Amino acid sequence: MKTFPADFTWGTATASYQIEGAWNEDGKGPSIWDAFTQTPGKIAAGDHGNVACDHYHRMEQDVALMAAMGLKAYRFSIAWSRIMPTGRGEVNAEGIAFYSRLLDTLAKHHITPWVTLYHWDLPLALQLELDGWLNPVMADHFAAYARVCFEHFGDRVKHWITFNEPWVIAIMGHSNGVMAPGRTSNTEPYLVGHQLLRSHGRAVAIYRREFQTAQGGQIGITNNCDWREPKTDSPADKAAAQRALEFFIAWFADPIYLGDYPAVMRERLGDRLPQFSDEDRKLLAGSSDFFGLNHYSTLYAENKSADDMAKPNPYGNGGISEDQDVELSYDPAWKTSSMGWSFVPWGCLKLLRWIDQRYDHPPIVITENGCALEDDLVDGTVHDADRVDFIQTYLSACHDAIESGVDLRGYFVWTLMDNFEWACGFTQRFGLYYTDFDTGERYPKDSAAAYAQIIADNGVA
Ligand code: PNW
Repeated sequence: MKTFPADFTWGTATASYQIEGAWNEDGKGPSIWDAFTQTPGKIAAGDHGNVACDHYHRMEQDVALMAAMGLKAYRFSIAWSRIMPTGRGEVNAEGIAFYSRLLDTLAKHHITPWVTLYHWDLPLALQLELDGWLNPVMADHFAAYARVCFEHFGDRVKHWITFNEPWVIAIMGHSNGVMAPGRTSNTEPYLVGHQLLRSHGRAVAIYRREFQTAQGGQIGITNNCDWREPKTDSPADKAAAQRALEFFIAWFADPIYLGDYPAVMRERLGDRLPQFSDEDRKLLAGSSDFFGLNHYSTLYAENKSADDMAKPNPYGNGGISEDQDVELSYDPAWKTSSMGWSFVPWGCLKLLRWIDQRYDHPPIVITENGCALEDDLVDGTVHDADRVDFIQTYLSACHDAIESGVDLRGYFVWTLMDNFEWACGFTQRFGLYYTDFDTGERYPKDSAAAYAQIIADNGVA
């Protein structure tokens, strides 16, 4: 048995737009995802999150499912436009009431909440009126929204995450346009990334100044990163893999831990990469109490100029390839998920060590890890042996990381139940529970029992 530290955090994660539904109920304003899903051609099969898992109406039962698994923690996100229908001004009491009830229900089951303030569902009004994250004034609006959340929920929330995956917001929202607001540009991603960091810094400053002492919580940010393994031992390929990691996660982590964007980004992007003001730099320095990491897969990286690549970024998840001159590829021997993401547990181990070294041994929390599979519901259950294997082997790699000195504090499976998987709609299933999207019923998969056993044992075989 590979046993984890006694206080290790075991959880699952979700996001508001992916599970809640009730898109226009109880005073909620529309978000950019409500608009994006209404745009023909953006989402597989024309799916949308109007109902999704109907979690808004089934919250108590969903918390009971978590309690049955023995979960210690639950990561969810707040829909900004439920709290403030147009993103600023008037606060919607019914939105406050919903999350308040959720927090009380979690407390009843001794499940610790980890709350993400922003998991991509920007109030639509802020996009239409201000151009969303392109506008520097957004830092003020995000900070004001964050303050409302700290005021109303901070008595019960001791773990805050400002942003989920700035990389996805920047690249998939503003470069390849796969996610809302669906823009395509090679300059906007770097402008948006900059405003997300500034906004994070402002919210953290408010928490630390006005709330942290009295409420005694922690605040941080979650970034996503896959591992990039050099395709060969050549110095050029090693440098390419390093460059790919820096364009992926160091883009957002270096300003917080090291004071500025990575030098390789400055060199290659020139004026396309904004400068931090002295004030922003000060706010960002040390602005994360833990290193939130979402990790899913691994690819080989090879040094190749964008002109020589057959297809830039064939897997769509490397950032803007012209800026990096890195070609990504699979090992055909790797098992892959139904989204084509590779199962490579040693990539997780190497990434944890890379973060540990570059950022001087920060406390790390894996705030998402999981896989999509073609799950079949048979007699009320799903035999998802590949997902059980995925979770066990990735946790085994996590344990190896801890043994080698990495300060890994927790692990959250993505996700509690099958839900609205963004551009893939309901065609991709990541859950420990199977969701029947016609009836709304949830059914346990084998992975739910396997994860419950891991939590009970506090370890993996
Ligand atoms: C994360 N990529 O998104 C999100 O935080 C979740 O909401 C989502 O459901 C989950 O992972 C599974 O997709 C990502 O292309 C989307 O590298 C895309 C990428 C990574 C993470």
